Amino acid sequence: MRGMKRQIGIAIAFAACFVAASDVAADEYRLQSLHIEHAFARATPPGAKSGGAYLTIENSGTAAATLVSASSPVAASVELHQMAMDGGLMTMRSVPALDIPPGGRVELRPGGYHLMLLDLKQPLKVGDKVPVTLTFRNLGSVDIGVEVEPMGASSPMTHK
Ligand SMILES: [Cu+2]
Repeated sequence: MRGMKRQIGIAIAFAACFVAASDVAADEYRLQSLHIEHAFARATPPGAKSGGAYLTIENSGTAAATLVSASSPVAASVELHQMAMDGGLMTMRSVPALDIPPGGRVELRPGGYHLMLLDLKQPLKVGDKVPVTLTFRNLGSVDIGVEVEPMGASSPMTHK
């Protein structure tokens, strides 16, 4: 009996691992030497005008790559933003472009760089995959799917 209990315990532990693994297995996208992964957004409350989207860009090439613009059918426009502490206050500003050095990686994440989806045409709902097009200087564009995750209680992203 004791042995059986232990087996069940192991089976449950395995199941939990699979759930956790499938949770983080987001899609990956490529554009020449660029590798884009972990694209996610936070769900937005009804009536929200904007939402943040995050992703990681890896550059395995020998030249710097530059993200110059983004767009999405669910937003009137998409801007590249940077959050930073300024005199003890969290501020956000629009930046014109983002460099990914050769052999380097840049993470867009809550509290740092992010894509700002402005004038949302619909709320971002958990489970949705939002299409976003990223455009890089001299490299062209790539279409990615951004997975919408639940609003994080600790999310620092509050926008008007
Ligand atoms: Cu922003």
